[in-house]
Amino acid sequence: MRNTPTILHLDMDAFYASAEQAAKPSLRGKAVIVGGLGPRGVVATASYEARVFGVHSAMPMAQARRLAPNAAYLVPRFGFYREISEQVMRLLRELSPLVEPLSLDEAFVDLEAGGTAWDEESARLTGTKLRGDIRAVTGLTGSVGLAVSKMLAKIASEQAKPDGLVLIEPGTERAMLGPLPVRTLPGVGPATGDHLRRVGITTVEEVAEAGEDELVRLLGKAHGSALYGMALALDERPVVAERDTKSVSVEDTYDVDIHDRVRVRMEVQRLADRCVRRLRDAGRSGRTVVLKVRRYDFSTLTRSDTLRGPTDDPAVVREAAARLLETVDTTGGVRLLGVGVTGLADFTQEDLFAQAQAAAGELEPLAEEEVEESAEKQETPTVRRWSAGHDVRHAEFGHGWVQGSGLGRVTVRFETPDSDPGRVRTFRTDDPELEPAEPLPLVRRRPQVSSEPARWPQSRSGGGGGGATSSP
Ligand code: TTP
Ligand code: MG
Ligand code: MG
Repeated sequence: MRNTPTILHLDMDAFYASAEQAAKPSLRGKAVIVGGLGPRGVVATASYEARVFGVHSAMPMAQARRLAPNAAYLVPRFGFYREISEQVMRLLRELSPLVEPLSLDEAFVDLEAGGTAWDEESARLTGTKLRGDIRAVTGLTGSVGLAVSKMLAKIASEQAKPDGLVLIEPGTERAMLGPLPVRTLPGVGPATGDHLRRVGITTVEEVAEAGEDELVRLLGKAHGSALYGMALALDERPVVAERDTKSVSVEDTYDVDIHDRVRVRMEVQRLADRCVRRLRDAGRSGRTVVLKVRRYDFSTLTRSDTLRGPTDDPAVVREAAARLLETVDTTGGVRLLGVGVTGLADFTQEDLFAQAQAAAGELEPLAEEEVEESAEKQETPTVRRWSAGHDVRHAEFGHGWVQGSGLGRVTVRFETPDSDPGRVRTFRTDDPELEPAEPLPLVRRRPQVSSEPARWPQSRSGGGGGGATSSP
C-alpha cells in the first residue's frame, strides 16, 4: 500500500436531483425527488433539501410522497445524466490514465500514476482544482476523498458530502476508522450488519478486536477475512482503468421478486448455462465469473471470482456462480439476476484486470438505469405522454419542462438553465404547438476564450493550468 494520499474518489452530490435543479431554476433550493413514479416506483435520489424529510434512495415512492408531499417529483432522464457524467469523466481522465468509473457519478482516480499528485499538498491542490473544474464545466458539485487506498478514499468522499473535500492523512487511518459503524466498510450490508450486531460488534474497532478467526467463523472464509483486512485499513486494490471490457453476460429481470432461495439458485444455474452458450458461440473463454444481484430494495451487488485459467466449461461457470451466490443475502427478495464472464480470450494483458476484478467484489451501482428506463417505455401508450420533468418546446412560449399532467391537460413551466425561475401554463395534452425537446446544456459556454472557436473545454490538459476553468 502506498503512503501518500494520492488515490482520489469523486462522487457527485445528489446527482440526478442536482442535475434537475441545475436545469430548472425554479427547483433550486427545493425538495426534489427523482425516481419511478409508477405503482412500483422507488426513489432514485432526493435533493439534500428533500433528505431533511427522511427521503432517500431506494425508498418506495409512496412513502416519499407521505414524507415530503410538497416536493417536486420527476422521472429520471438517463441520457441527460449520462452526458453530464461524460463531462465529469473527461475531467478525471485529464488527471490520470487510471480512472475507474463505478457508476455515472462516481470514480476512482490514481493521481500518482497520472503525475498530478505525489504528496499530501499536491493531492489536496489537485482535488480542489478538480472540484472547481467540475463546477465550471457542469454547474454541479461533487465531493472528493483522498487517501492511500480505494476504501479510505471512498469513505473520505462520503465524509466530505455535500460539496466538500476530505483528505485522510497517512498514519491516521486506523484511528479514524475505529469508531465508525461497521456499515461504513464496503461489503457490509444490512444483513451482515445485523449479524455482527447480534454478537455485539457495531464499530470497525470491534471488528478488528474480534480477530480474523472469529470473523471467519461468523461470516465464512472469504467474507470474514476480507472484512478483517478492511477493519485494519488494509486495501491493496489498484485503480483499474476502464478498458474495452471484453465480457459476455446475461441477465433476467423478474416480474415478481423471487424469495425462494432454491429458486434463486436454479435461476443462477440457468443464467450460467446461457452465459456459457453465448461465450461458446463467440468462440471465447474467460477467467472471471461475475454474479449480479439486484435485490427487492434496488440495491445491486456484484460479486466476482477469478479462476486459475480461462474456461468455457458450463460446470465450472455454474459452480463459480453458485459459490458467489452464497455470499449474497437474498432474504428480502430478488428482482434481477445476472451472470457474466470477463477477462476473455487474449490473456496476455488481462492478468491485472482479472485480479482487480476479483479483489473488487464490490458494489456496482451501474445500470439501475436500464431497468427503470425499459419499465418506463413499457408504460408508454400510443398517446403522447408528458412525463414529469421532461423538456418540451412550445411554438410561442419556447423551452420549458413538464410540471405535471392528467385529465387531458399538461402543465409546463417555461424556464431554461440560465433563465430566472419561469412561469407556468397549462395546455391540452394534444396541443399541436407543444412538442418534446432535448435537454439544454447546463453551462453556457462563454464565447470569449481567446481566438479559439467555441469548443468543449479541453485546453486544460497541458501542465500549468491554462486558467480557463477556475470557478468564478
Ligand atoms: P449516489 O451517488 O449513491 O447518490 P447521489 O449522488 O444521489 O447522492 P450523494 O452521492 O450526494 O449521497 O447515486 C448516484 C445516482 O445514482 C443518484 O443520483 C441516482 C442513482 N441511484 C439510483 O437510481 N438508485 C439508487 O438506489 C441509488 C443509491 C442511486
Ligand atoms: Mg453521488
Ligand atoms: Mg455515487
